[in-house]
Amino acid sequence: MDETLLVVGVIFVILGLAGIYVAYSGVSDTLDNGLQQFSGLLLALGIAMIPGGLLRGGLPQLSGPKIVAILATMVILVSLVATTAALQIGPFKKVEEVGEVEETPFKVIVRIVPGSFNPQQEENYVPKQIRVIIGYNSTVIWINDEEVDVAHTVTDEEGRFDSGLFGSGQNWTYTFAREGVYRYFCIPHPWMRGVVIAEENPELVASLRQQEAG
Ligand SMILES: [Cu+2]
Repeated sequence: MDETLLVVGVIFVILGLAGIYVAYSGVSDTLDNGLQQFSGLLLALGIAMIPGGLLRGGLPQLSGPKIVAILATMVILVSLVATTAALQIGPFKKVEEVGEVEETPFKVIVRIVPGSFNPQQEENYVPKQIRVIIGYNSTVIWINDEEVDVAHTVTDEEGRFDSGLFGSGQNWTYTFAREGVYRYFCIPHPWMRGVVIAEENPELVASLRQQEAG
């Protein structure tokens, strides 16, 4: 038995599982894709290394304490998965389906001003904070106004939306359908921060509908 190979294999498997776990916890779509691939690779490497380590030089003869350690690790892993599944957290988190949302008659524009990629620059998402009324002007368009070729994202801190990277001259549109305070940031430049406060105002929306009808 080659213990080094075995230990490295086990570490890779644990790191790979942890990475996949985090990726599926829905931190952010942009991060997830890279993390999933990397973790999958680690996991595959680890799985490939373990039998090599175990079986080198004939069948392994495991001592009592090692068997106990392996069993304990398996019990911990299984109970971790079972607990998160029962509590519906982590990868088992229930995703709130918002579904298709119609764009609103009025739209709000947030500009990602030139130089936003620079951490020394104070202004990035302009305006930094906006208030929108659901169904009235809750369609928000983020425009990447960078003069050099820099991609940004608009990523909710709680994982409710994520634009993915969009480059200079491109824009991204999202319609808010639920009340709430949405704090967002840019994945490549996490000092870029903005807030959308989405509010209900049924009277305003009703009067708008009336104007449209009349
Ligand atoms: Cu950015």
